[in-house]
Amino acid sequence: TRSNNISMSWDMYYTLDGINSWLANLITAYPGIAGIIIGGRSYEGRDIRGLKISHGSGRRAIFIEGGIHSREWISPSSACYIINELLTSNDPATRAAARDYDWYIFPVTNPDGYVWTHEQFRLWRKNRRPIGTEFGVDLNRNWNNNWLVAGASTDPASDNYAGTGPFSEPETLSLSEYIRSVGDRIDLYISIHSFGQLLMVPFGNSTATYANYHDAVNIGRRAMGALSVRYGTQYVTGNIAEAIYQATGGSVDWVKEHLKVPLVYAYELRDRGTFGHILPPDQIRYNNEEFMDSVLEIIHQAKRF
Ligand code: ING
Ligand code: ZN
Repeated sequence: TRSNNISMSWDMYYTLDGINSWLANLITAYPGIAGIIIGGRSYEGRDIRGLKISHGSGRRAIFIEGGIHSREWISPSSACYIINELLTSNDPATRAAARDYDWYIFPVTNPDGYVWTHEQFRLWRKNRRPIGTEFGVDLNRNWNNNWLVAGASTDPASDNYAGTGPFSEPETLSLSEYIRSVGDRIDLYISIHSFGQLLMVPFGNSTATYANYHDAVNIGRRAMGALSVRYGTQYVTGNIAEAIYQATGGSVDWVKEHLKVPLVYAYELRDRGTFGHILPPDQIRYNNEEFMDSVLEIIHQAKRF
């Protein structure tokens, strides 16, 4: 028997099955507004399952990619929080954001890795493809943009193994095709990672600017101001290569370069290393609330540029 629970607790982490049954209950509770979307399949054959939230057709789109790294458990949780807010909040800005955009939200884009972190090894990052005696490709080094140029490895034992070629992995290949199908309707793309409290803009191997680089950084800075209001949490905004390290083959670089999406961000959510990937459950709600505040501020600020 399946429960019809549409409320998620924000003081615990959910398994893949837990997230999927929550999503299934939501489409029953919000017919005509929330629908399941499938962004492809994993190596082990699991669906990359997400939710589209839409109050009408043909709107501009916002795309949220969570859980590409399986050990970053706060990422799927924060994506689920956005879904929950868009469907249930009475806050006027949240309701307007829900009505004004088509939202495509994938909480867990690396389902095999996510299951592995729950069942076998908590700090697993990659997918679960076997390569010789090793396992896993870093799905945020496998996208077809500057593949293997910087901050990526040819060693299958490495946590940053880039795979046998660009889009060698079913997860990245199918998800990129899905993103491409939404295409130039996308105004804002967000990739959610942890940890470090950073908001980053492309590209991962260069600090060179592009047409709206300074606007993207300014919007980001203001959004991080909004993020800090609730609990005082401080984030640093900047280019990927500057803010964290050089890394190519990431999703955000591909989305920016190939789909020319105006605003593309990668978040590193809480914390700054005290707990790292093992963010205590009592911080989930605070993290998710302030994250949502910042996403609404990006949307607000984007209209002013
Ligand atoms: N950080 C990201 C990583 O893939 C990143 C940083 C984001 C790199 C976007 C490139 C593009 O290494 C974590 N914690 O995974
Ligand atoms: Zn990550």
